Amino acid sequence: IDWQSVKTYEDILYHKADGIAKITINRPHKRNAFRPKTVFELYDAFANAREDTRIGVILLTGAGPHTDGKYAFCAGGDQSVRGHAGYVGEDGVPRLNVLDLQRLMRSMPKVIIALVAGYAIGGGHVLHILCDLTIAADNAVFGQTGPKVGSFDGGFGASYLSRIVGQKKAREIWYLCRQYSATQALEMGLVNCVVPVEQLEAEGIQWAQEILEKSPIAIRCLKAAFNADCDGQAGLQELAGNATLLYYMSEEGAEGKQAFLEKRSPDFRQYPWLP
Ligand code: 2NE
Repeated sequence: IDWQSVKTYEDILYHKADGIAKITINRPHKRNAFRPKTVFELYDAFANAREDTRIGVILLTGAGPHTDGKYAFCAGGDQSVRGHAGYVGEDGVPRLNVLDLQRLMRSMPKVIIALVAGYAIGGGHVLHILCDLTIAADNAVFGQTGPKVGSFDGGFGASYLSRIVGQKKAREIWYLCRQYSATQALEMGLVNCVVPVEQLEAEGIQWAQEILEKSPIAIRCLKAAFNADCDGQAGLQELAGNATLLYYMSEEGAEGKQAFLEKRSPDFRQYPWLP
């Protein structure tokens, strides 16, 4: 695949090729932990992928291995810039802007696949949870650390995790802060498959290509439907937004707009009241 760099950032890499976007967190010296700038850049890249009608699948991964030979997907919030009320950027403002990124990833109508080599820990673990699918390398390590380092994610990080692995396992993961291997993650349904680390990207591309052969509207409605099951009114908004989109694409929906523009009464009588 011929990856083309889309834009130059400081903390991430952003590539596209053949309908696939690849976003790489690029702070291997910090096990790809994110600071506010990293999150702003991730948000910018995901927003770009969302708006690009050629892109159907986004691969999210971490740069590596680091010079010490170790891999990381993401080790969560950068604790060295954690201030009194969040993670502090160059402007001195404390933020938890990763929550904005989580909502974008959750709601964007395209498939996001996490490619996890090495550590997916803390807020980095939550990022893989938020991805539609996760492909793990055989060296992947999963876990939450919040209660150990004075933090927690009680949003998707707790509630959606429990939908994935069940309440007992989710409570174990958060209360004990253990680390889990790729095999254990597969057993608990936390990842979709495990492959040798050198095969990780190729596997991600293969899954993406299979998805890209499918109907974009079917996939976007399914993602919204899976979300709606968990996400309350925000989930219903997403699902219903797809109904509006499809209605706009119909003759019946277009008749209303056309009549308004032509300053006449709409003629909906030609359309059936289907059973
Ligand atoms: C990831 C893990 C288990 C890796 O361990 P190891 O032994 O392989 O590496 P090491 O030596 O700990 O880390 C290598 C370098 O990366 C930095 C380290 O400080 C170290 O730097 P140097 O000493 O070489 O200069 N590093 C790693 N993770 C970092 C981090 N998160 N922030 C800043 N620097 C980091 C091990 O490194 C680990 O346990 N990391 C911490 C994981 C963690 O607790 N993350 C934060 C959870 S809270 C969170 O993410 C969060 C939230 O709960 C709610 C909202 C938003 C965020």
